[in-house]
Amino acid sequence: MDKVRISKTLSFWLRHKPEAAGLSLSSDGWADIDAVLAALASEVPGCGWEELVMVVETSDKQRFELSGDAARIRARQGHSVDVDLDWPQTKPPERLYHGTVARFLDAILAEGLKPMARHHVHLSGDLETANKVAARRGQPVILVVEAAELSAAGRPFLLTSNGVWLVDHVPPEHLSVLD
Ligand code: HQG
Repeated sequence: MDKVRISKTLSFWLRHKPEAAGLSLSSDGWADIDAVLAALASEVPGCGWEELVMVVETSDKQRFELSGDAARIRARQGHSVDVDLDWPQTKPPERLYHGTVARFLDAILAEGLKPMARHHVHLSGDLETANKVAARRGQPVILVVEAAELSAAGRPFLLTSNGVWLVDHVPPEHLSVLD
């Protein structure tokens, strides 16, 4: 079973294009599990309930979650479609990290970190995650975000259930490049 293919297909449908699979998302991002299973069966032959649960449970970044009654599924973050996931506003630690690459640096240092195609800027509490995120694009450049300072200045931080910190913008004065 091609777990990566299932995961990528789910990401595409649940974050970006539910209509591609005839799905509709609730305002907080949930899709009906039977509708998802029906769509998956035609997209990835042999993929049924067990395969879907395995992908949800073993996803390296815990990208998806099932509702308590397992009747619905959603992506935990990363959406471009308009959903409001209601993650709790949480006081961040002193510093958070963002992994990027050198070619974006001039723009980021001029205008700050922006959500780009997503709803939020994604930050992590540890360097290892920031490095992995950056390595998708090239040689990592790690930015240090003065999160406590930014939060004290009134900018809300949300924390997802899989440990991703979300914020709508990080102005350049709260950023520095890690040596
Ligand atoms: C950069 C994946 C120019 C930003 C990952 C990043 C993560 C700017 C890119 C999660 C900018 C956006 C999120 C500015 C930010 N000018 N470039 N002002 N502000 N950027 O993918 O943080 O596999 O939307 O540095 O692993 O890379 O999808 O964000 O390079 O966890 O679950 O613009 O997505 O997870 O890229 O990644 P993204 P990200 P999944």
